[in-house]
Amino acid sequence: MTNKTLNVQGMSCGHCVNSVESSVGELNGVETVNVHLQDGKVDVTFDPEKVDLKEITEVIEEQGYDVV
Ligand SMILES: [Cu+2]
Repeated sequence: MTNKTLNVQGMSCGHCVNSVESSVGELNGVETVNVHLQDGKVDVTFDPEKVDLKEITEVIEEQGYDVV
């Protein structure tokens, strides 16, 4: 398992937290995802053989947020 922390802009409320956590959490290979709203950070633990950061980033951006 690999753990990464992404900086994500645009998350402002509980709805944003749910959008990101549920969409990223649905990806095959993602074990855990935790949004830290105050810090604008998303902690993701994933299996790098099943999913990569590019896919995770794309899913977050599809929800309308910017990964910086
Ligand atoms: Cu929101």
